[in-house]
Amino acid sequence: DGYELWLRYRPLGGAAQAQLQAGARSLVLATPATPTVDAAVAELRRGVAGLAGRAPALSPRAVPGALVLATRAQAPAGLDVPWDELGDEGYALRRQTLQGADVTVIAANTDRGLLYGAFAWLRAAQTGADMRRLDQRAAPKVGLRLLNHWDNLDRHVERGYAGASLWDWWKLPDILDPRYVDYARANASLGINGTVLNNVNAKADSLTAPYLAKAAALAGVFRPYGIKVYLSARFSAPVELGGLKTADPLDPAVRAWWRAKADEIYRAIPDFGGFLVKANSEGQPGPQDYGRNHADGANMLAEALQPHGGVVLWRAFVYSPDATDRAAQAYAEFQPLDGRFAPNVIVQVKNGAIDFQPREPFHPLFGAMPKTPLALELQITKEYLGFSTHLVYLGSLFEEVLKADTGHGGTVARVVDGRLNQHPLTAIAGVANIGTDRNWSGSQFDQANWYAFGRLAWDPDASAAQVARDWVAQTFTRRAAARDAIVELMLASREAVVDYMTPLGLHHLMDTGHHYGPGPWVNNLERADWNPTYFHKAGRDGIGFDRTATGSNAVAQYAPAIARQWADPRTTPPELLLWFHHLPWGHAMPSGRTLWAELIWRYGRGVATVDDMGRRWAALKADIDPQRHAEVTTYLAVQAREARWWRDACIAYFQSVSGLPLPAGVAPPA
Ligand code: GCW
Repeated sequence: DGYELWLRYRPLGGAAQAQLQAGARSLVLATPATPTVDAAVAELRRGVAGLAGRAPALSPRAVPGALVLATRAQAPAGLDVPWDELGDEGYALRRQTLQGADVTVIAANTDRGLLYGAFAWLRAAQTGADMRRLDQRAAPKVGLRLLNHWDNLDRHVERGYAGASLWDWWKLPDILDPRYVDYARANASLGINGTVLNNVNAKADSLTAPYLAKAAALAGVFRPYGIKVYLSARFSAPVELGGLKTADPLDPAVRAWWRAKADEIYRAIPDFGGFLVKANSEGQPGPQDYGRNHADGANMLAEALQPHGGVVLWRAFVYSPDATDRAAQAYAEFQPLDGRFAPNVIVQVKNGAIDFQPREPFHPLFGAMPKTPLALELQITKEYLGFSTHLVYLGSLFEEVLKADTGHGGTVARVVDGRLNQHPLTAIAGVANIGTDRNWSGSQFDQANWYAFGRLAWDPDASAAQVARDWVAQTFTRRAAARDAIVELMLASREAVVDYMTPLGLHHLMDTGHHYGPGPWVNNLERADWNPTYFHKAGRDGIGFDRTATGSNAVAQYAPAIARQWADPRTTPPELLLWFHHLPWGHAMPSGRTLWAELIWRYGRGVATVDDMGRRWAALKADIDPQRHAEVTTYLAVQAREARWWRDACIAYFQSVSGLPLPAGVAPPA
């Protein structure tokens, strides 16, 4: 039913099963016993029992067919491991001869590395690697790989489509739902090493002693899995909790309050990760309320956390009601502050400059703040992409952003992993799509988005296609033909949603507030920059947001080479055309169609792709267990219906504005 996620461990069958059994007869521990080593051993026993049919016993020495878990200090002589390459969290997996016995070694510098190595070894077994010739090593490229839960203390999850919050605040700290352990296992299997428990629209309550005790209880469950707890901090907490008259970051009493609060937190949670902050954004309090800037606010919190080794993740998602172009504001507020942030501050930049759309160009801050560590914030929960009902594999979206060339000497991935500007502190964050639904993510395929986030956070250069193959093999089937069919369906899904919702660089056409379904006509919201009409600017004369010099000039926030390319409609890729340009309906597209015809053609292509996804899935009936097959079938039927809803509503609306007839030959099929 999906509860086990990608950690299903069903019998491998046939030769693979025999091979695995032969290579995992026993477990040898050449490492001090710690709760993390216990977790690794428990996972290996569980996994091998499932995959090979028999759990390995612990053995005191390297017998043939042993799995040897070794950390550097206690590594047996004869191990050939590139320790220095592995760092604090990396691992090596190696089939080799040790003291005359043919064994598999899982080696790491730390117990966390061993845990990651154990999961990687199990993944190799599940994805068809040749276990007799195993030779892999890996170390994460990004330091902090974080889930951001937008979970409220009343268990409502903002933009959550998978049930209620997992965190049962009423029963914590005394009652620990066993599901917390499974949550930690799933995250550790991907290398996720931190979790922000509460919503960025934060209540100050989460910083009170009772809630800190609850957070500490969760931290206790997660610790063996290498996962640190973080909290979203409400900037005005000194007023709300401390009774101070101000939360001005330059006020000594305010600074003292935060220092004392940090000390209190670290007494409860000695390895607390730090604070995530949404300030002066969508009505949240912040330093600008006192005439201070983002750096003043972030640095004050950084000072309080610094003695304990904590970090501040300060979000750059800001926009004000009077901005002429919302996409330009984060850059305008943050770029001038480059170099002004304390060393333990990371500025967390959303993908992208508007808001987690099906497609946006990469955020112009990437590459433009060389003196500041920048984290990339991705949204795993699909607020703007059909919630958990529509099948959209986000691996493709994440990969596209990470691989985007910033024009500042490297890709977004190189900014985020710190290599472009030599930052030791690096982070990537994903807004979680996890809740109390039995299948965790609201649908079977949304699990893949959690998985893809984790794998790409560990290695931003990983291929979304390869990650999808691994996920399918671990989650649905190892049979190559069926696996590849599912992967193809997944890889087509992201472009499909762009086509049937917001093709050609259109954005934010979703209906009011909830953001589900089309609403390009909506024009009456309290803030102009929440209206879809603000974003598409369609009229008799044409469609699109002019972000060139004749418009908002937001394009000038990009590096010169990129800005030049995107300032000219002829060199702007069609995928971003209406993001940067307002063009007449008759504008000639590279396809030979007019813009109007192209728009309609793309809406139709989106529908056709979803239909095709449905056909591909139907053909897999024999390969998937009936329950999950039927469930996905139902969801795909809803998606097929709603893709038509999107297409028809948008075309009808744009036609009412353009006044043009449907072009012959590209009219959408019934
Ligand atoms: O995506 C928008 C959402 C809000 C969210 C906000 C943010 C947490 O609609 O629900 O609030 O962005 O990222 O802060």
